[in-house]
Amino acid sequence: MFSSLRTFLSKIIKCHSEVDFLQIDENQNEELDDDELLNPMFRTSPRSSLAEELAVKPCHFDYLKIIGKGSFGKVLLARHRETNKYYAVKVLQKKIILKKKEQKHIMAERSVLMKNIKHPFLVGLHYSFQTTDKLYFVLDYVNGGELFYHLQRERVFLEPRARFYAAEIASALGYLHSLHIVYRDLKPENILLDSAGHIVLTDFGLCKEGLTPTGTTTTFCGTPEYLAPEVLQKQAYDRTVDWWCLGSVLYEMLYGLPPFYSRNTAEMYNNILNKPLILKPNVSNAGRELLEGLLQKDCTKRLGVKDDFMELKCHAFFSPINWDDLMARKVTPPYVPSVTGPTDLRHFDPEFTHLPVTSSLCNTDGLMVTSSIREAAGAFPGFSYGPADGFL
Ligand code: ISQ
Repeated sequence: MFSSLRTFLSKIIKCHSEVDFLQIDENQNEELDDDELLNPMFRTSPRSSLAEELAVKPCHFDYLKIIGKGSFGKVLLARHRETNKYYAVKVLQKKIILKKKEQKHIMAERSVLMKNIKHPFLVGLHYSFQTTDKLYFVLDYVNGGELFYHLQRERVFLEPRARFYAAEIASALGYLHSLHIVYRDLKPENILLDSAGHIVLTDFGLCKEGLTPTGTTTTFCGTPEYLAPEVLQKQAYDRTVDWWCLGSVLYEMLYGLPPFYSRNTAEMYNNILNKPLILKPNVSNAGRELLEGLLQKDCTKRLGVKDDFMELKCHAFFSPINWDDLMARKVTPPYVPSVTGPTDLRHFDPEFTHLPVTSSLCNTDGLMVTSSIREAAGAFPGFSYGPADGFL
């Protein structure tokens, strides 16, 4: 009995002491490992209180606006009450995730975001936590708007601008590949600009990691626009799907529509699978050659299949790019989004920002029914816990 209670307590403490979840913000770096938490020398208060003190909770933030909405939940602009820092908080409903059998994806999102991923063009995760019915991801807040919001306004981008964005996206994808992560579902709404005009890729929910021993994976979901032929056909795929998606983004930036586009989805599927790529000559030879390499239907012949990102880096289209400067964010962005400050939401869809942020009082006692904790922890292990909430 004693031993199982001990195990239970240590599990709770372990759960709450996962430094990743509690204090990954650079300014709040009080790292305590399990030994320290269990050692009375390090304890100034009972274990559970220490864990509770350290834990980040939904009510530590003021939720100001809805800035995005999807089938699983929403993204809110939030301000940390103590630091006044702004974050994008992604709130996912467990019920819906479980119903849609997307739990694996969300776990992938969490573990992908937790893999100590740090890259200048990938959204950063500061904290994650859960309540009885929701999962929270506290992310960098970026308000330069979706890349494709700007593309729609301008119809196409000139080559140097398209090159800059394609290079930043490619470097982020190359970095994920180096960690054995396939992004898989690069799509327009996941490509944002920060206020300086640099790329930020968001939404790792559909990223795939932990590939099979053959290095492939077979799950299918997502919207069809940029889906590679092998994904559409539910065949095994690997990191080369990301180079197809990059080709699709680059094509759309240069030609104004996705490759193989049709308003009729079935026809677009068919085009992706069977229609040859025809490139009009209003793009440079190097640009068209790169697109042909990336939009190669046979993934075993696609650019990047051998040497991944290195093959793209060396391509003539990218010869004006100094990759070291690019990675150091030293290349001046070709366009700076006009924003006056963090609360300037002009680049977000008013469809979202005009919605009311529903809220109710935050329960600060942090107590939940044990069976709820167990039940929910079983489904979403590894997320630190906050109080049950009746809001958002
Ligand atoms: C960060 N800032 C603005 C919007 C976002 C959407 C999804 C994920 C992160 C975000």
